[in-house]
Amino acid sequence: MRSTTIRPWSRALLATSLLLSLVAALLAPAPAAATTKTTAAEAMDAYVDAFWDPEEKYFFTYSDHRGRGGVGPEGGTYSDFWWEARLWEVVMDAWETTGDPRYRAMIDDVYDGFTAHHPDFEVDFNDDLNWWAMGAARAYGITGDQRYLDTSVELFDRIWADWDDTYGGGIWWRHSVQNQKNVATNAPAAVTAVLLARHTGDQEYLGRAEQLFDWVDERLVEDDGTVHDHWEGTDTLVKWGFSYNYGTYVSAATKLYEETGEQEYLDKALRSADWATTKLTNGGTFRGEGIGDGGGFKSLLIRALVDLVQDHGQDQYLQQLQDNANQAWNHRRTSDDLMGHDWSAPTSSGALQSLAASSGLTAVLLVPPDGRPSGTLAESGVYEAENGQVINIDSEANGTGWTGRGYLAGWNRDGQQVTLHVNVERAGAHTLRFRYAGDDGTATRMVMLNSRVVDEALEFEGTGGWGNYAYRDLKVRLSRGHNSVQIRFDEASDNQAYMNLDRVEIVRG
Ligand code: 7K2
Repeated sequence: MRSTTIRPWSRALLATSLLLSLVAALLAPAPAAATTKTTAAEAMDAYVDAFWDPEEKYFFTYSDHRGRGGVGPEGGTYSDFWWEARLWEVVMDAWETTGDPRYRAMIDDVYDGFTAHHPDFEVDFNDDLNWWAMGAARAYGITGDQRYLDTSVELFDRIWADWDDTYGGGIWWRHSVQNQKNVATNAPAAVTAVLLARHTGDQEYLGRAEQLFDWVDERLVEDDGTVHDHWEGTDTLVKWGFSYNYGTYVSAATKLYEETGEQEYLDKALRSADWATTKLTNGGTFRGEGIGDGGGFKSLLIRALVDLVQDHGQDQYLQQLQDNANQAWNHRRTSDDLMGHDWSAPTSSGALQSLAASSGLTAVLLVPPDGRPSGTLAESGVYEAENGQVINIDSEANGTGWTGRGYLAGWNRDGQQVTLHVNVERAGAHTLRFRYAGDDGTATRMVMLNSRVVDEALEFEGTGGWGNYAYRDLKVRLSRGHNSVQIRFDEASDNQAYMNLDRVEIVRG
């Protein structure tokens, strides 16, 4: 019989090799992260544990279940009108992804809970009504329950009555105060109308979908795919850039392509999908758009992109979607597995909002899992200043030479700052390369890394004109995974010369 005793020399060898592999593991770049089918089920369970009230059949607004005097039922204890419609679709996503019968039952529960509080869908906002019309059309497709189709038709017809010729067409954002027509009302309404055409067979809905889409396309979308936010006042175009406007416009175009087979719709969908996937990102991760309503915007872009990949073979978006789902999930907080509104940064402690926490969940539920091992996920290394967490600094896009959506301009007062969340694969020496334009003088700004000052007055030499961009390099040591880079004006240490910040690049070494 062979002895199983480990001889002293082999024990030493084993110890050495264990030590070596330990060292190797510590030095090796962390493998990229992965979501799996199991992740999707876990993420949904965690969300339901934190936010769902099975007695009231309603989602709480906050994970601590305290209302804070908000607009939803019972002093904001329960989610706002349009948030609940979006969370209803998350339940449908969960049912379709996991096949867990609990979520099939919850589709009906969310509707029952909501209509107990809002029996007549009383609300002045047509966008809010449409989120329910859109959800109900989808719920009918899933369940075949006639009440959902009836509700969808009724709500769509209600908002359609608020179409008129002001600004060349479109449905008003609000019913009683007619002062704005936006993408948020009209593009999702086009999606609803396509679904209604499918479910009722009434082609009048398809005509309305085309009218809605054409109006958004002509009045709010530029030839390069830029989607603006709304028209207001006598004749003012408001050019905010939100991920949900891209998502709902892309979804409307995609649905119309499916219905009509006209290539032009697909071309338009891809043009704006390309725009959003390159310009609404930081290092490739979709930018945080704050909490409140903005916390829910990204889920509509994810929905639109996933449909392009899965239903139309547009695989060019797949990797980025997977990276985003992974980034969001990696940055969940492990205490309760909830994800925050900014997927680039670790989820904060404290109460989270139901809508904000649902957007990362949507990504984890909808994006096909990539099966890679879990760990830290590095980004592209390019961070557009205007896509960071900006406090009190204006974005501009004048002249030429800038990249992304523009640059940050006009900052020389206390309280003005931008924070960029940066994820790197390896700890150690990196260079922050600030791309900026100056005029003649030398401007200084404070740079902080992970909440510590690394240079209280970094000098940005004049570049001889606002259209001339140059780089200023700063060597730092980054931690593996997440780092926050903050550039701010501090009146105690900085001079008041102006400097326009275009972007920050992160280079190893
Ligand atoms: O101005 C609109 C829209 O065009 C814009 O994109 C967003 C930015 O703000 C409003 S829509 C958000 C509304 C959702 N319905 C309920 C309203 O209280 C809320 O303003 O956030």
